[in-house]
Amino acid sequence: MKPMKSTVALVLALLMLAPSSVFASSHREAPITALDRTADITDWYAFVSYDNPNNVTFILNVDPFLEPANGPNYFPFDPNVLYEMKIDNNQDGVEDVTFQFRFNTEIRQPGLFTGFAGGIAGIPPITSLSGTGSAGLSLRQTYTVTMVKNGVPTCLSCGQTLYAVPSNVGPLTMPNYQSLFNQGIYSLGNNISVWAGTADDPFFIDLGAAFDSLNFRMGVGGVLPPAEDADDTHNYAPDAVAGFNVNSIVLEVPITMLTVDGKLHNANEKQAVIGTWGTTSRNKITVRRSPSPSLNFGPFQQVQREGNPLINELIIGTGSKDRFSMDQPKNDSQFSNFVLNPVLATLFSSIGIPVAPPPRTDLLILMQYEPPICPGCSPSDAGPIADLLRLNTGIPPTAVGSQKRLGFLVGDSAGFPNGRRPIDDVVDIASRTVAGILVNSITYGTAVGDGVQLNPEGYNNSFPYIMPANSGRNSVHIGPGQAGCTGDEGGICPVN
Ligand SMILES: [Ca+2]
Ligand SMILES: [Ca+2]
Ligand SMILES: [Ca+2]
Repeated sequence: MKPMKSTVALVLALLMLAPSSVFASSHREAPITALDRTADITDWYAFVSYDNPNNVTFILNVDPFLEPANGPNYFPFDPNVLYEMKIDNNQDGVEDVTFQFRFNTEIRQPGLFTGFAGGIAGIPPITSLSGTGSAGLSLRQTYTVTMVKNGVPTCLSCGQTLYAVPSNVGPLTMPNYQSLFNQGIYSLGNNISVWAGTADDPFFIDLGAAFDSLNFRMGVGGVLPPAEDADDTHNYAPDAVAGFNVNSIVLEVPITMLTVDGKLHNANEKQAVIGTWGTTSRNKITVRRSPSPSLNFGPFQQVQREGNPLINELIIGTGSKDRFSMDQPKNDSQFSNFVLNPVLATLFSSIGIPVAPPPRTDLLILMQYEPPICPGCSPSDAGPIADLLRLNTGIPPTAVGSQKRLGFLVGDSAGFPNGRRPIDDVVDIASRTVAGILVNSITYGTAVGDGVQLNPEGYNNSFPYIMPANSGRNSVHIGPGQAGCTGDEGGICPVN
């Protein structure tokens, strides 16, 4: 039974109704944050640390498509935005542990025309975030980290100064950028680590093909041939995000700080499973003044949130995206019709991909606590319909080298939708999930994919698990038809 059984005309009309919503992980997916980029969450990751199975790492990425050459101010975090990471540990969809991040900007050389200079006019190259070697770092940001647990705030960063890592301006100004990147790693004690700054965007997608009404380069409707689908080490289409940066906040904490009883649990115990999401918020009131800077005060209003990488972009209708962004996960039952009868499945059906019929209760695995992510959850533990990225902290991490881009779908149970790692190909996983692979992996298991299988800038296998920012002077973007278009050695450039 397909209430929205489609004609081509209807599909085209739906596409026009939802022009920015079909595929991007979360880069400019909702109308309000398409206009408010510093509060725009691009991606949210949560995974058991590959090299430390007693810890969980969270990555909150904001501010999409940062062109590395875009001086003179580059990409400071927004001091007026409250960035938060939230964790539910008792299946009610309400946060129990919150980590808050606030940024401050200083202009140390107000007479300088740019935020960053070095190796010129008596200013030494920038080799340090503070002290000797930092003189050229005119625009510098510090930040604070606060944990709120059961309503009680604890300052985690007090007693030390945390510097955000600036964008990678270029080799004359920053001759050893990797060193600046590493200097941004801070220990906050108690086995907690934090990093914030501009980094390579780990997300990967053939965005141009996706937005050209699913005009993928790899076969009809983006169906991957078996040999390509099995290849996690080469790209077969250009990554539209290649060479772009993003602003990242990365936090690693012991699992025992997150669980309801402060203990480690086996995968089959419901206490092992946490629900996670990231948010951005602004003060409700802004007074614009001159010459003084604008004044922000009053309670905070949530601007955006992200749990699963696909819900707001693949599932929620454009007319509801802003409301979704500003509401709380526990209220998500108001959006359940989008989940139970996703428009994207109708689009797939129109191009010949078999899709499971609605109502799609199989997709509730992303919205409630249930097996296989929570094998210890009985139906009474499901909690409200809530878009949380659920992570079973009792499932050990898959070793680097054995991780699969298709994650949970191919037996790598430490991958999306059990949490999310940078390596997880959420475009392919989410597309196949929407088609119905969880209903029947044969009937609805078409190998839908965009041909981009990996981040061409690579992966970092230890904290902060992201790669340094691309160079403003020397990085390139890659496109279809260009030599080396897929960005990785041995990648196959599509001819059209
Ligand atoms: Ca809770
Ligand atoms: Ca990248
Ligand atoms: Ca892909």
